[in-house]
Amino acid sequence: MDKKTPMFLKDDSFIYFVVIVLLIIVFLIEGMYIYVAFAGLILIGITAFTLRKQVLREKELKNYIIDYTKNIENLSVNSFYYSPFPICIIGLNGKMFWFNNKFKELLSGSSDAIENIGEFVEGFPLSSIEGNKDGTISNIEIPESGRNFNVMYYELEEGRFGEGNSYVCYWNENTAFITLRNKYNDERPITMLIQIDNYDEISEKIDLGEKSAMTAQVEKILNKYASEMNGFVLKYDNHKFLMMIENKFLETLEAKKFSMLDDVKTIKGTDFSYTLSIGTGAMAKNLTQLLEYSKGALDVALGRGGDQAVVKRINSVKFYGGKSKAVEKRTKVRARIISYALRQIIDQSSNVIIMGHRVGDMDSLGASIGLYSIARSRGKKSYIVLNNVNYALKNMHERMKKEESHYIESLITTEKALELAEQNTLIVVLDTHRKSYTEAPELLDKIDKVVLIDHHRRSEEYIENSLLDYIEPYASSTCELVTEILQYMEDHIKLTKFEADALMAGIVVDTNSFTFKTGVRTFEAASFLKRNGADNVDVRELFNESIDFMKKKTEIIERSEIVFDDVAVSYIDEYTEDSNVVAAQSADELLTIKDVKVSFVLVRNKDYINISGRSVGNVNVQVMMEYLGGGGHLNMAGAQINTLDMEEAKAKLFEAILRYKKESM
Ligand SMILES: [Mn+2]
Repeated sequence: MDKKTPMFLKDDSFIYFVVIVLLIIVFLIEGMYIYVAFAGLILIGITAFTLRKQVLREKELKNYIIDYTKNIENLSVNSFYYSPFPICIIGLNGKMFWFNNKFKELLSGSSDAIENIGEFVEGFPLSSIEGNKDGTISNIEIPESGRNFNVMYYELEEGRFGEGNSYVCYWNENTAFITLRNKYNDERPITMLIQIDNYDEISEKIDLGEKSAMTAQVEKILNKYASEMNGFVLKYDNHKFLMMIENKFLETLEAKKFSMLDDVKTIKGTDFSYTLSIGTGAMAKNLTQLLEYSKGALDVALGRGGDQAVVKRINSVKFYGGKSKAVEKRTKVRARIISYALRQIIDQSSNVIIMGHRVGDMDSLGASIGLYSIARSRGKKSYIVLNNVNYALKNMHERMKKEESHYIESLITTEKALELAEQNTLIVVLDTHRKSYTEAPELLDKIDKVVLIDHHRRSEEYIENSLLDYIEPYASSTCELVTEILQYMEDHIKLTKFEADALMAGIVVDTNSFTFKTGVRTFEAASFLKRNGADNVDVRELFNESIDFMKKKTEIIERSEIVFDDVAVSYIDEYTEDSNVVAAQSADELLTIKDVKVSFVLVRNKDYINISGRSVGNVNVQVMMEYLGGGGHLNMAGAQINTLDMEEAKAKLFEAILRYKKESM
């Protein structure tokens, strides 16, 4: 029946009703009025009865619902209190209004009368609740119990408990999952590729018996570590090992800074000691990726000069050790191979675009000029990207204009380089291997034929997939590397005097006039340049400074102070075009102070403070600068601090120095 039917017609009485109405009609037709009256009375009676029945039923139903609700309410209060889940009601400030029986059990040892959730779980993230109607806070750990909970909450109306909002929190135990997850992570495999990185060099200096005795000792040390960690080590080549351990042991290794690095150095029997490079892969998606991680990490460790461990995880690369000075160990074979390969690549390219790092120096420009001459000898048009001539390049640029104006025409801006770059263009990146440091990073997005030549220790950021990379942290300068490549080019390349001077200037600036990082091959490169017309006096002139510049340098040295016994620190608080160059040179000079082993000069730039760091001997200024997000190499490194407050930058620097001192003890 449809909705409009009156209530009282909704049951059986409807049939009686219809029958009686029909009877009345029949009686009326027959003229039997006395029956009509009688039937009418019955009709009224039935209607009244039905209506009454209806009303009663509705009333009953209503009472039933009221009763039921009352029961449920009682029940819910009880079930709240005796719920198998811990439940509590807290205010936004953490004030504890109420908690149930199970929650009380959680408190166990601690007092029942806690007033604030913070007394129970330190650092309960109240702020994440604020402003939400409901939600879940994951992984709340109950102190000392080892139990873990996800807390689901919902907001109660304002003023329900005290002032402001309050929240009902259900504590849903998560311990089993967390335990399992931790166990899973603890037991994940770690691969370590370990290599005696100076094996070949030392082999040349000792006899066979001594060599195998030393290698056996390295193996013994590694075996001791492996067995302590329930892992294993396998020798897979004369001087290469694979070690596998479970992830839970890696933390200890890292905390001890891979102490096998030092243990190996104690092996006696010769004047030389072995050093290790360790590439560690951790937390990879699968075993293939794990091996890739450790291979990559080993490359980085070797690329940074060896004697160190590198740990690669998905989003991080960490360095340990690397405190000893990189020894010259490259062979000339590599320079020859690189030279040959570079010639092939140049021959197959349509043109060559060369660039150094931004804020170029004599090493980056000198090397660019050297490379330009190589490309010219192969008959290829080449360009050097240089967006502006900064103070450090002024003198060289002047001579370029005077002596070889065709170079000036080949100096191009980033914009022009992007225009000239075509599919078959070769990009040569010099004196840096970090994309963000290059003069025109945009260019690397457009062109993927890239050759890298650099002498800085490899950092985390690295131009991947280059056709050829020649990164030699043992070399003094990029100019030294380019000079060697030049020597091995098949056809004799005739350097002009300017080119030879420019290459020599790069070596001079990066070795601080043949003082730092100067190896046998540095002198060999220098003598090649000398034979090709480089002149020391003319090179020296490239470094001549204005009186103004000299005064600034003197000021910086005067302002310097000695901190932590052997660190000289000074600063320039005003920004001028030449201040970074003044700073770098002053840092060099501060090192000549007696007993000073490290020097830093802080310089205000437009929107950051730049730090130039220098060190002598085995003090690793690169590690200190890396703490601040910078880099470089052992004795020469830098960093940028995102502040203009000199005191703040100094405080950060001091922190990094202290950290280094603490960690290298
Ligand atoms: Mn350099």
